[in-house]
Amino acid sequence: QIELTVTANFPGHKIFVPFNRSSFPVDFIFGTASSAYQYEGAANKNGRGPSIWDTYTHKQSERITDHRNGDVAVDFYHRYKEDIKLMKFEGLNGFRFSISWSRILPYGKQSKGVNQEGITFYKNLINELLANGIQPLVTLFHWDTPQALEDEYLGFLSPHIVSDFRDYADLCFKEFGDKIKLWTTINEPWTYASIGYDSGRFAPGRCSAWMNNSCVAGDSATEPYIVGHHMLLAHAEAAKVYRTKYKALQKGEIGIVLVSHWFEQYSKTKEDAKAAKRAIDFMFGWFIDPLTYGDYPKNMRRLVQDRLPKFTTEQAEMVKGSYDFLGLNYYTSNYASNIVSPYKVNISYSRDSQVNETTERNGKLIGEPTGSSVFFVVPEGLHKFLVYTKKKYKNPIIYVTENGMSDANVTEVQQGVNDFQRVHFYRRHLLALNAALKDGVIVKGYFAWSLLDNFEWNSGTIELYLLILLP
Ligand code: PSG
Repeated sequence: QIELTVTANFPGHKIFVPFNRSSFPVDFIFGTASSAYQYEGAANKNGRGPSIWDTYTHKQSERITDHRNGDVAVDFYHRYKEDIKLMKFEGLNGFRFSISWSRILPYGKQSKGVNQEGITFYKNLINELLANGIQPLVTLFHWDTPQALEDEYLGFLSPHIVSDFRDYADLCFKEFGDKIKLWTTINEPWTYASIGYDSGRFAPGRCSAWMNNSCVAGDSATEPYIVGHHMLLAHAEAAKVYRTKYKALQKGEIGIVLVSHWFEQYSKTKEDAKAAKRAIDFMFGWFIDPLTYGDYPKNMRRLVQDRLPKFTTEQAEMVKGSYDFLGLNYYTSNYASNIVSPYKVNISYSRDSQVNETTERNGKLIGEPTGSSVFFVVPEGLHKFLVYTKKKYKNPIIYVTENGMSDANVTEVQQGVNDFQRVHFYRRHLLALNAALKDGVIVKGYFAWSLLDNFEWNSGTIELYLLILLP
């Protein structure tokens, strides 16, 4: 139940209204989200080729907190049927998963061979979901670049990735598209470009030596922007193929998944207000501006200058408007304060915005801490992020494609079934989403991260995002 203060007829009078599924539109999807490398396992089985995450976790295992990898993960490849039973038992009617590019194209391209067993796996998975009344939302790429393409031309650092991604997407539409209504191309280009190439903590683990001396190569001042640029072009080419060859027949929609924190200005100064705007532009605007308006935010053009790639007129036209809906991932909020003078040496993506991002003010945290050191519980940030997207980016159709929290304290089943903090987390975020609906934001679904605890990238298996059944 939620408490409402009635102001119209009975000022100050409090009533209670139920808050449950019926508080959302009838066709609203409640699901969970996953990704191939974090869930599937069977990493070197049944014809799958290696991706950059296999290489990173095996060749540089010291860069993963508990030195683990996704070889087995949660063995979704073999256990998806029992997992789908769990989804049904929990009353979920959506599931977001990603396709492992190198499971269906072991060397990244059709000319080097298609792995039929991989195709069959995804067909079986889709059929099982549909047979259980669960709507699939498919991600084509959740960071697992085929190693063959990394070896051939350094993956997303090269413009060659654009046509290879387009061809891979084409194959997926052809094989699976008759049963898929919701496609997304790329998961969180921000994370792939910035954590993969600026701080270097995610595969392929590249960065400037001064950022992190575990990086063997890279340039944090230029590579994140080049990679982000190619991700936008790859997305746009894939969306174009879908719209020209498949959409009319298959009647689905295509989008992209973006992540952002919400940023609050640290102080009431004009400088900090501008810093908060810049922080959002550098995290969210970096991608949503080209996708909606055809170019990077002005803030980025001004501060990054000639290190920020340019779109040709045709590219800008192709990128602009290349989504039918937006997937948004939200985990946390930060404070933003202004950094007065630009860095002259040791330039990097994270320093270009001239923003100091923090999570504490006057000795008080921005929200309750979680099992992840960078994520704090700030439900109102989701509400603000959704309203901001509606207003600034032409009121798009939105799915919240990830939201959740890890809890380092819940490690036993008995604690798990009483995990008050997580129940409270979901309740408050769903209330925030509901408030956004009332503000006219078009949100059509919510996907919790995650159904099962899984391989959490460079944190290995120590972050627990288990979703516990809500009554
Ligand atoms: C998202 C955002 C940040 C780091 C990692 C992610 N950030 O802002 O620093 S990863 C994102 C992802 C999924 C993860 C999940 C939980 O798409 O694969 O497991 O969040 O971290």
